[in-house]
Amino acid sequence: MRSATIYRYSVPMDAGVILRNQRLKTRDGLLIHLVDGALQGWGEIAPLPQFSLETLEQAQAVAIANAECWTSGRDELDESLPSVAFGFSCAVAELQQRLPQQADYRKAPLCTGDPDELFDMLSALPGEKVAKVKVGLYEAVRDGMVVNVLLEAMPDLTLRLDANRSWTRSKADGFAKYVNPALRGRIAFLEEPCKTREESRDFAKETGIAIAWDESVRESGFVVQAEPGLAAIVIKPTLTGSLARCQQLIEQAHAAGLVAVISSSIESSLGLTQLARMAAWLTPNTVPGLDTLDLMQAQVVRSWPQSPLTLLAAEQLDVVWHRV
Ligand code: OSB
Ligand code: MG
Repeated sequence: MRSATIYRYSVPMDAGVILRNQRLKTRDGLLIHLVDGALQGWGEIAPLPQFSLETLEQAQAVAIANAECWTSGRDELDESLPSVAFGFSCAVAELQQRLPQQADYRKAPLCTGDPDELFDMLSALPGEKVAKVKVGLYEAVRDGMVVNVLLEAMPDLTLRLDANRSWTRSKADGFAKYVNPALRGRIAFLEEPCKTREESRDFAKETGIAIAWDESVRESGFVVQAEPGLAAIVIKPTLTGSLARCQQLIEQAHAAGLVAVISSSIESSLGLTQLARMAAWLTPNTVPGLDTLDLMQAQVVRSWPQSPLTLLAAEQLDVVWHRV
């Protein structure tokens, strides 16, 4: 006998969380809980405003339709909305015990550019020192100086940078000019430096700074392939789709000699711990990009190890749909 419950959560965010020029005051999403006899599984469906093409209302309608279908004993699901496909496929995979428990809780800490702060953060972490810096928000030249200072100050540091397509070629060159060529090899990659893929490719070739595709991976017609200067693809499952689709992209990346980085779309602690499990399973040699829990003021249903944030239990959430 199958039963299912869909919950809705709303968690206040820290004051400073801006997504593409819009402040995110609360993170809102759905949790799906599937039960089949003694087996059960959870999944998170949380379209990210400014990034997901679907709204939470649209996701909820499809999630309910899927839950009705699944509880009636039918397994074919509507996977047309990436957030729903991801959440549902995780819940089914948990229930079928196909999502291994072991998790990779390493994070590439998001760094604001203050070397002292980063040094303290990284000293507390075991193993590989890799941090992520958002660039392209202020002057490109200033970004270049910050990156250069960080790499110079910490010889065992590797950086991931993310420009979110904010630069023209000349701005991107302004950035690169301030990064000592001898240090550029310790930039694991710079995500989407330029407004177009063509410009980003040329930038990589001419500066020797490796790039990664993030937004591009979700554009129609994108094909995973090795390219000169391309080091990695970033996979944000909530924006991409089902576990099977993510697995396929990861396999294609590895076959092409590219790194695949599983990354957060600011899911709650429940979704983030599942991403950490996906990372341990599917990208065991790569630190995932999951340092977003601290942007939120609470955790939901499952906790991230050692997080001091309060945990909301399922009983404290609104039930939007239930069938026994
Ligand atoms: O710009 O890559 C982004 C999170 C939500 C939306 C967009 C982005 C992100 C992250 C996640 O940067 C953290 C990471 O990738 O390390
Ligand atoms: Mg990015």
